[in-house]
Amino acid sequence: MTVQFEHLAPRDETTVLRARVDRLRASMEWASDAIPPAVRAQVHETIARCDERLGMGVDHTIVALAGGTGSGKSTLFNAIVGSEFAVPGVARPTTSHVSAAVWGGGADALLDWLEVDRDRRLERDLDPLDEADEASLRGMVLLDLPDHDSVNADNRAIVDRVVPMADLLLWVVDPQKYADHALHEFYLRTASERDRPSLVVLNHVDRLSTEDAWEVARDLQRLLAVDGMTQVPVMPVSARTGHGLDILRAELAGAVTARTVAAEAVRADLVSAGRALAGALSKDADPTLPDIDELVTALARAAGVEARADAAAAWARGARQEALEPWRVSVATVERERLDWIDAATDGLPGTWRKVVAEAVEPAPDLARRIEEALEDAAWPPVDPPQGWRALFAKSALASGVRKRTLQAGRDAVRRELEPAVLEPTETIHQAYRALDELTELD
Ligand SMILES: Nc1nc2c(ncn2[C@@H]2O[C@H](COP(=O)(O)OP(=O)(O)O)[C@@H](O)[C@H]2O)c(=O)[nH]1
Ligand SMILES: [Mg+2]
Repeated sequence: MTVQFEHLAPRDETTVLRARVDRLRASMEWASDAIPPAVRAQVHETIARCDERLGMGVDHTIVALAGGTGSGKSTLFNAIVGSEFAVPGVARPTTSHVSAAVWGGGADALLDWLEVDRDRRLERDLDPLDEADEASLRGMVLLDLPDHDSVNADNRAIVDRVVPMADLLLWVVDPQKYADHALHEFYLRTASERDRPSLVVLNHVDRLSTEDAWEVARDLQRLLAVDGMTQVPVMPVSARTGHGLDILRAELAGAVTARTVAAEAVRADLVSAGRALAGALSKDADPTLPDIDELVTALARAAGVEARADAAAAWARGARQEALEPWRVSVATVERERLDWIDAATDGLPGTWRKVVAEAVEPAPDLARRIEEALEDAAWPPVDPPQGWRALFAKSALASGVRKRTLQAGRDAVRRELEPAVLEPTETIHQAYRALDELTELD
């Protein structure tokens, strides 16, 4: 029997999840008014919690060695680590401190959080020349825990804190103590608190005959089944001789490819934030941007750009040039167009989203002023009425060219104002909506 893991291709959950949390944060900055206050608070808590976890990275696979005094945890730790690890002034594993070995490094924040002393951290630099089975452990953090049967309350506290974070628990047991009551009680308590794989390592088998080793392994398996743990494999090994360690390493490599507890916790947090957010969103709604060209044309017309183009054309045909009035656009007209835009942009979304878009899009008086100023400063095409014999032939072509260029110059000027004041804020809120909606579909 082997432990079943969900296998995942490239391990970079930290980056993927961080991007998702960043999108959530940005969305809440823009759209939090569209979210009921209780949900908003929950989402902000989620963001803070995810930030904290992601700060430690979620790509490290934590494998913890747990068990009673003398079961061989420290010896097994050393046997798995081997001799390739840098040991800068590392103190020997003791019962009262956690020791850690990291394959590939980069786990400092995590080890700080786990309160592993700096002088109890071993690092294995991996390079392409490493044997495949060693490279397959990249990302593993192996922890030698204090004895679970320790009378020392501090030790118990460390075990209790680390165990829920562990991606794989290796219970190390001594053949002479495997039926120990305290051990089974600890199994049960821990197993009920976590639904992550565990493995029982039956150590010291070099002290038993092969038959006895299998006999004990079977009996231990039976006892575990009585405790309700039918899915927990028992592996006979000898930390001293290395017997069975190749199989154990293969299990560890399997654990390394699975999604970690930390990544799972962040995902689960995001999923429940998504569930909470669902009420503030409309099922299957997909907000679409209204046509900005229509708005530009309508507001340019309202400001008199078409009238100006007609006048310029008449002038090009030889009409007398009228004095130019300052640009004016009616605030009421701008407001009507603006509200039509907001309605179209929030079609199908809950009412709160209409308010959020309405607040993000510039108010009509400001828009009107912007448009007037932009038209005042626009680069209007020169009108140069033809003279003499050329005028006979060119007048009408020239007039229509001037009309077109004038219209274009006016609409371009209006568009340059509407893009930052109307289009971009609307787009941003649509993105926020979609990022939140994406969370509701996460599972
Ligand atoms: N014969 C034998 N002795 C072992 C084995 N593993 C550990 N020991 C010995 O058992 C004693 C306790 O081991 P240790 O690793 O300190 O146990 P811990 O308290 O669980 O960390 C030490 O004397 C080890 O040398 C093993 O597989 N076979
Ligand atoms: Mg020890």
